[in-house]
Amino acid sequence: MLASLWKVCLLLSLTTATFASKLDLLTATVKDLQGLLADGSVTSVELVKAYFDAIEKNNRKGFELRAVIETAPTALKLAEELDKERKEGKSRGPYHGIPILIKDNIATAPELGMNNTAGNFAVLANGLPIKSSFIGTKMTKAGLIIIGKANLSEFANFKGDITNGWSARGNQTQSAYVKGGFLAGGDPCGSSAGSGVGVSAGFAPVALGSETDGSIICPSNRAALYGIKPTVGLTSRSGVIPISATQDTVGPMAKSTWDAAAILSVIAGVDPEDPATSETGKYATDYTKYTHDASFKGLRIGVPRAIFYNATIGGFPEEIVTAANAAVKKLAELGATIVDPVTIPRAVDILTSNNETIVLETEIKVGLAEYLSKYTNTTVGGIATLGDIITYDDRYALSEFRVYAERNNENPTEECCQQLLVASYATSPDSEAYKSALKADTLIGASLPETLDKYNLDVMVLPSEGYTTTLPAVYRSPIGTVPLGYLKSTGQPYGLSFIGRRYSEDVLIRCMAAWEANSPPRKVPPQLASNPPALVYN
Ligand SMILES: *[C@@H]1O[C@H](CO)[C@@H](O)[C@H](O)[C@H]1NC(C)=O
Ligand SMILES: *[C@@H]1O[C@H](CO)[C@@H](O)[C@H](O)[C@H]1NC(C)=O
Ligand SMILES: *[C@@H]1O[C@H](CO)[C@@H](O)[C@H](O)[C@H]1NC(C)=O
Ligand SMILES: *[C@@H]1O[C@H](CO)[C@@H](O)[C@H](O)[C@H]1NC(C)=O
Ligand SMILES: *[C@@H]1O[C@H](CO)[C@@H](O)[C@H](O)[C@H]1NC(C)=O
Ligand SMILES: CC(=O)N[C@H]1CO[C@H](CO)[C@@H](O)[C@@H]1O
Repeated sequence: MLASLWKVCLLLSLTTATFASKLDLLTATVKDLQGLLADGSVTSVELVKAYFDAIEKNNRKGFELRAVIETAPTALKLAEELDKERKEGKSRGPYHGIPILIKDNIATAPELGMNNTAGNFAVLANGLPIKSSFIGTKMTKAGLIIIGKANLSEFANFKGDITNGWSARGNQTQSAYVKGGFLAGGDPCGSSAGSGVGVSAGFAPVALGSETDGSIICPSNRAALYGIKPTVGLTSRSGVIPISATQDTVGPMAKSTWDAAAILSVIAGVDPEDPATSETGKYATDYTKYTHDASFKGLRIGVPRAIFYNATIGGFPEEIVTAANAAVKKLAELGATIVDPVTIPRAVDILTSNNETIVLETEIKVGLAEYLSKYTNTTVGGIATLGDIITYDDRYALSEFRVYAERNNENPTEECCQQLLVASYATSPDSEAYKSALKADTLIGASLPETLDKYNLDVMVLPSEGYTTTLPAVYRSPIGTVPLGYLKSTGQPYGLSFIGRRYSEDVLIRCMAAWEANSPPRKVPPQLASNPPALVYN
C-alpha cells in the first residue's frame, strides 16, 4: 500500500525545483520500506536515524509515550554495514536493512550492546546478556536491524499489582491515541505495551511482543495494529525472559497483515534448545503467501457469544459489542458462512478458575533461574534466582516501586507490588497443585478444538478485549487481531480477533488479510498526525 507516501515539491529557487518525497513513519510499513530500500530511494542509515529522531521527540519528551526503554548503540553501524552489503549486491534476504523494535524480554547478542531486563533493575544488575536469543540470531541473519528494546508491564505483567505498561526501568507507557495519556484513559494494555505504542507512534515500522495470555493481542488491539500471537512452539523462547514454558510465545505487532506475516516468517522455526518447537518444521513457512488474494469465501466462522460478546463480563464498553456484531454481518456479506451462536462447553470455567495462575507461578520460578544462568553472567550482579530478584526489589524499593507506589499513595519503601513474584517463590513443579492445575487447564483448553470440530469451523471471531485470549493461552493456539474501531469517548482503538486450531496461522492470516482488504486504512494517533515523524528523501 502506498498510502504512506506522498510527493511534495520543495521549491528551492525561482529557477530550479527539486522533487523530494516524504515518508510518513506513522503509516510506513515494512513492505513500503522494502520497496524504498530496493530502488535506492532510502538507505538503512537514513531509516534508523529517522526512527531514532521519532523516539527522541516523543519517548521521554513531547508526548512522553515511554514505549522504548533503550535504543541500540550499534544500530547505525549495523545499518552502514547492511547498506554496504546491499550496494555490493549482497542481500541477507527480503528484510535486509529493515528496522524493528523488540520487547525488553528478548535477549540480543552482547555485541549489539543492549540490556535485556523485563523492565526490572535486578535483572539489569547482571549486565548485558551473554548470548543472543534464538530468534535474535534469526533476525540478524535475515538482515533486520534491532533498533531498541520496548517497554512492557514489568516481568510481562507477572510482578504483582502494577499498571499495564509500567516497569521500574521504563516508567509508564502511554497510548499514543489518547490526549493526556495514561491518566486520561490511554491505558496501552500490556504486557507488550511499548511494542504496540512504539509501532503506532512511528518509533519503528514493526515490533515483536510476547504473549502468555493476552500480551500481544491486547496492546495490538489498543494501538490499531495487526498482531499475531503464534501457536506455542512456532517461535522459539530460548533467551526470552519467561513466565511460562507451557504458554509463552513470541510474535509480531504490525501496521498490516503482510508485515506481521513477514516478520513471523523470519522468527518461526525449530530450535533444538526449545522442545516446544519440535513439530514446527512441518508448519513454518513464508506466511506472506496467505495474504495474497485473501477472501472469506468458503470459510466457516463461529461466533462464541457467551462471555466473549458480553461487555459487562469482559469489562469493556458496549460499543465494542455493537462493532463486533457489525463485523460478523460484514463477514457474512464477504462470503463467510457464519455459525451464530456457537457454545464452547467449558469456557465459563475461565471466569473462576485459578489453575492458570498456579501454572504460571510455578513455571516462572523454574524458567527465570534457567534464563539467568544461561543468558546472563550471574557472578556480575549476583542475581541467579527468583529469590534474588525479590530480595533485590525490596532492597531497592525506591526505584523498583516508587513511581507506581506514589501514584497510589502507598509508601514505596514497603513491599507493595511484587505479590505475584512472592507467591511464585513458594511453588514447586513437583507439587500436586501444579500437576492438577496443568491437567485442568488442558481440559479447559481442549474445549476450543472440540467446538471447532463440533460445528465444523475454520475459525471463531470475537472482540479482542475481555477474556478472548485465555482459551488460546491454555490450549497454546494462535490468535490474529485486526483493527476494528475507535472508542467515541477517547479515540482509543479496539480490535477483532480470529482464533483457530494449533498451527492454523495460515487460516488466521488469510482472515486478517481479507479483513484488511475490505476495511478503511487504520487510523494514526490524531495528536501525532499534525506533525508526524517523517523521512524526507530525494
Ligand atoms: C544498559 O544498562 C547499563 C547499566 O544501567 C547502562 O549503562 C547502559 O547504557 C544500558 N544500555 C543501553 C543501550 O541503554
Ligand atoms: C515517571 O513518570 C512520571 C509521570 O507519569 C514522572 O512524573 C516521573 O518523573 C517519571 N519518573 C522517572 C524516573 O522518569
Ligand atoms: C452479560 O452478563 C451479565 C452478567 O453475567 C448478565 O447479567 C447479562 O444478561 C449478560 N448480557 C447479555 C447480553 O447476555
Ligand atoms: C481447576 O479447574 C478445575 C476444573 O475446571 C476446577 O474444578 C478447579 O476448581 C480449578 N482449581 C482452581 C484452584 O481454580
Ligand atoms: C562473568 O563475569 C566475571 C566477573 O566479571 C568474569 O570474570 C567472567 O569472565 C564472566 N563470564 C562470562 C561467561 O562472561
Ligand atoms: C530511550 C529512552 O528514552 N529511554 C528512557 C526510558 O525511560 C527511562 C525512565 O524514564 C529513562 O531513564 C530512559 O532514558
